Amino acid sequence: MERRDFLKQSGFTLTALLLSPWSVYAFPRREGEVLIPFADQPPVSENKRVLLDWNHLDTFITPNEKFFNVSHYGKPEVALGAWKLEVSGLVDNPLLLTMEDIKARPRQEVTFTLECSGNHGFPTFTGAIGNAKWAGTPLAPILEEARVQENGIEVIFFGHDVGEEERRGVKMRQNFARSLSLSDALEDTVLLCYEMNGEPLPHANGAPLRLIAPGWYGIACVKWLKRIEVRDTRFMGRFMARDYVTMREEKRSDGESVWMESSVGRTKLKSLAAKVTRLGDKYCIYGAAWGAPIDRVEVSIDNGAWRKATLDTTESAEFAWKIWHFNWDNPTKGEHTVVSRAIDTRGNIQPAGDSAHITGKHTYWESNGQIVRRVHIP
Ligand SMILES: Nc1nc2c(c(=O)[nH]1)N[C@H]1C(S)=C(S)[C@@H](COP(=O)(O)O)O[C@H]1N2
Ligand SMILES: [Mo]
Repeated sequence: MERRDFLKQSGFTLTALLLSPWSVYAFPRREGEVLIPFADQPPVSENKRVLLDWNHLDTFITPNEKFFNVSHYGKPEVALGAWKLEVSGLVDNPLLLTMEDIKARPRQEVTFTLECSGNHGFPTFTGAIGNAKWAGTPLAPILEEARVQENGIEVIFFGHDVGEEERRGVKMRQNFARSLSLSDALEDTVLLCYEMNGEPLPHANGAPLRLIAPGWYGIACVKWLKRIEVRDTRFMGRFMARDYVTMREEKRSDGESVWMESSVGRTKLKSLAAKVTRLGDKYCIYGAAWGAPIDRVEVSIDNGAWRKATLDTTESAEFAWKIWHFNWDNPTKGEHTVVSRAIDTRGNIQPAGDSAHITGKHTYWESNGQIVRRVHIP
């Protein structure tokens, strides 16, 4: 190799190291490292949709072309030239913002792991998650500029996508919509985003503009934004009050059962063993933990004692998943189970899959139980 080329190359490596330390040391793609796929990962090629393939998780940031997408009413074509965002309802100063107006406002970024609340476990639906660096402008100053009236309590986000709903014999053509309470909408982390991983927001992920509500499940992050409306009543649309409603039977000590129905909300503490690799005779389990501020992750093999994993991402990216690894010394040949549990900074432990909290839940949304994985060591 020419010396100049060599310098150029090492220069690149150094730049890559400085710019994205995670992708370099979180998953050292070490020479000769072999993937031992989990036996319960369905072949991802069979999925027509783009979903995260945990077996091949090897970067902290999920590239845009590998980022999952969910759309309940198809992907609407939005005429970019004519696009404007309406801010209306119970406000003294209704706004009509162009993309130029929005881009002229202060820019804010957040690295946020977006998970669909329907992401409920192997062997079915687990890949509806990704971690991206989102950029846009904070919502709160826009609401302040619109001057929300005293009786405004709810902020509804309408998308451009439209679907037909029927309820009690009434047919309704309605836009996709979700709401946040005014106080939740005013949190300074909530953004209107036009950029994803340094690129213009892809159409599938909500271009030209989407809501990013860090710390909330994906359903809150309304794509293809059309209108933001302030109201004086709770919003009960399909995606707030019918779908994306968790039904849980809570047994009290006095024997009474309390049925709790709640709208999918903030993310829940969760972790997953993503893949096993072998380098020579050394085995390693890699995984991720997210949904709450992570203190530590522990791993249990074949129902053995919980042992501490090493967190590879120590950066203070509050809303991003943490990547972890666990050195698995001398596994015997044959079948094994691997399970991880995350513990948050307040000491909460990710619940076991067979705990009452999880088994009392009769819907699949917000499933954050421990996920037992199966692997065959050849
Ligand atoms: N307008 C609109 N926004 C939407 C949806 C939708 O169907 N329409 N789906 C929601 C759901 S259920 C999820 S999980 C996230 C997915 O975001 P992504 O497609 O960028 O991954 O978008 C949310 N925002
Ligand atoms: Mo979702």
